Amino acid sequence: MIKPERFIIKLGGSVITKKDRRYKADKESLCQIVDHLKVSKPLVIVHGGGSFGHYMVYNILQRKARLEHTDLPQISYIMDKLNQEVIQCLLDKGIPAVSFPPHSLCRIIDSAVSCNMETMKEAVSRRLVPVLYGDSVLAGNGIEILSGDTLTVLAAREINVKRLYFLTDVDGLYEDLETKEIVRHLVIKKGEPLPFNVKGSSTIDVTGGMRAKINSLKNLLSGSKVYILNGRNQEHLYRALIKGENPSTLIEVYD
Ligand code: IP8
Repeated sequence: MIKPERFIIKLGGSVITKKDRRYKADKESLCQIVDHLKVSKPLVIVHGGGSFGHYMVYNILQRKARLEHTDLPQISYIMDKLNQEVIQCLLDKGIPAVSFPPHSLCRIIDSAVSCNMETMKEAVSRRLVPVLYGDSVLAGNGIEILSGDTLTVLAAREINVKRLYFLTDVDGLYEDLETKEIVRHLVIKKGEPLPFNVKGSSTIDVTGGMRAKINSLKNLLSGSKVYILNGRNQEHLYRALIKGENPSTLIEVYD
């Protein structure tokens, strides 16, 4: 195994839930990933909404034009359910995971996300493993959806981490959706546009999918390395998390 390096991992909702079954976790996929995390030891884990949060928000938005603060209890409840499944699997495998519900840590003021991560940092320093997740948070008079991707980037800055893994259900970042050609290495410079037209998501995704993910990476510390890989591919998980290789897409971020 490579020398353990400090890293954060985002478990995409499409990898840990059953896409076409509302409010159903994919425990098999989740626990296979956790087997690798037991060895590679992330500092912080973040997970997405998948068929829990995204379906819930989509359903609410079928009935009305926008989310209201009265929707927060229902959205945070369903995300808490998924979070419990994640935490349970981590605890079962001996990882000292502890939930940090983002609706109680973060809010959005004039489009700027503000989170109090002091307790989370303290937990990391005591070798506990905080688990955050995409959630609804108070924003102005209403609420907004704060994606797990944004939280991953914020947490990486807070704990000074420059190595990040994003697990999705595709083999990395597609250069061309038709040929399914994968971008192996990409350098992003802050303040410059992305070098090609990254496509959004084709499934229900209320937080913008791949394009939003790549754009949010511009907020990382300069010199950060971001690995995007298929969390359902055991060989890729092994190569990335245990051997320290790049099986799919590596994005480097510089000022
Ligand atoms: O899957 C979205 O988090 P994401 C969370 O990380 C909700 O974008 C509540 C839809």
